[in-house]
Amino acid sequence: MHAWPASEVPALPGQGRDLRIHDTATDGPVTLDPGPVARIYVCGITPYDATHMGHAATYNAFDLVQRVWLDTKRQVHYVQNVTDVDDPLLERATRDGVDWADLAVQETTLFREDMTALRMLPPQHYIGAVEAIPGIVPLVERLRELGAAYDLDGDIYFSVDADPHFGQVSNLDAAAMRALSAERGGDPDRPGKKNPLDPMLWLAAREGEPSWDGGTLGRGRPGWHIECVAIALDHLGMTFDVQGGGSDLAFPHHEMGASHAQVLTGEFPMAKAYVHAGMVGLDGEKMSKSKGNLVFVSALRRDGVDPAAIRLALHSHHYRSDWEWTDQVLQDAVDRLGRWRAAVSRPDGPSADALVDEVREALANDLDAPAALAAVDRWAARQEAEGGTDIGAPGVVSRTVDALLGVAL
Ligand code: 5CA
Ligand code: ZN
Repeated sequence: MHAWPASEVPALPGQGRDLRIHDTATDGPVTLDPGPVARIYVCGITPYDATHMGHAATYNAFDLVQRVWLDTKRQVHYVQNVTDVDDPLLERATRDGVDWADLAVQETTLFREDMTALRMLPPQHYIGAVEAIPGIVPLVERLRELGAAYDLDGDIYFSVDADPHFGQVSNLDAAAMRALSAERGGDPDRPGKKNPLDPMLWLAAREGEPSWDGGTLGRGRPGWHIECVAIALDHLGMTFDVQGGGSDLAFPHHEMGASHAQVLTGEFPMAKAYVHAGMVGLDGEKMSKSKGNLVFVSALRRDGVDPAAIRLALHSHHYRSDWEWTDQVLQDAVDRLGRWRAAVSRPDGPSADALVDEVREALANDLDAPAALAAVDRWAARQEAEGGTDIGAPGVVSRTVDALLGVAL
């Protein structure tokens, strides 16, 4: 699949900082030391509805990861998937009487437009589950050869007990894993499974559902976790720097994916850091397509909201916190954007040397975007109160905000 166009990232004076980020697996900060090419996999959308503020907040966090790395003069190799066949997509298509493939294309198109408007940097490889099937089948066959997969009435399951490191991404106890498995696409109560947590690798063809030739696996379609593993291993290989997504993906999705990859390759770990963004809610509940309590990026854009203000609203909460989207959050961002634009519209102002360092330091410190906003707020307030004589300082501020926060002033 094609991704979306990249906005330019201005180079900044001085030296960028190495990223320290919270890793779910070790439940602590890690200082990443990627080579000249940093490697990141971020789980993409299941395209059955438009991009809501929760999705946007999660992609915003990983956009910041890229911007911090780019500022250290590294290249970034970024891979993202699109889960363009899965139960929720098929269920929504049936409910609405539309073709599942058309629905996926339509919502993926809208997602690209939203990402472009928000100036999120695109992945170099944007890969759909359907197009990944030829790479998924041999991996499932290999897991079967290794004794790490088994058949159950034609469906094929992964044996979590095949991975000695199983459980080390999310660090949950058995009861919590079982409850989350039932909640998030697993089937712990299906009779005949070796371990209730075992996830599906290949789902045998069902009447009325799309299916593909799976070679020795028979006709069917891929499970969710093996999809991301196949795409990540194909384009990034093992031991890449960051696997990212919202906190609802830590278990089972990232836990299972890590186990698949570790059993397939005999290497550990799949990713050096598992990074998870908090959940954005509305009216006291997690914003989710299944609950329908949504604020869409595209709807705000249609209402004439400046995407730069949406971006500033996303930055106003730390990526790891759970927070609520409210009209006030957006209004505060609109006001801040106005103040910043006024401040950089003059030819001179207070020195911006310290500001570049402050924004760099804030983001390198576990992506502390609220602290970065506070630093720019301070400069803008000084500009408004007393101005300054540093010719070009407003330009430096604009470029800093553009390069590190993805906001065009
Ligand atoms: N296709 C899979 C990943 S392979 C999937 O989870 N798709 S999704 O469309 O449901 O979610 C896309 C991304 O948005 C995931 O990283 C998910 O964790 C994140 N996300 C979903 N809802 C929220 C929310 N309310 N707040 C923050 N992030 C969210
Ligand atoms: Zn994924």
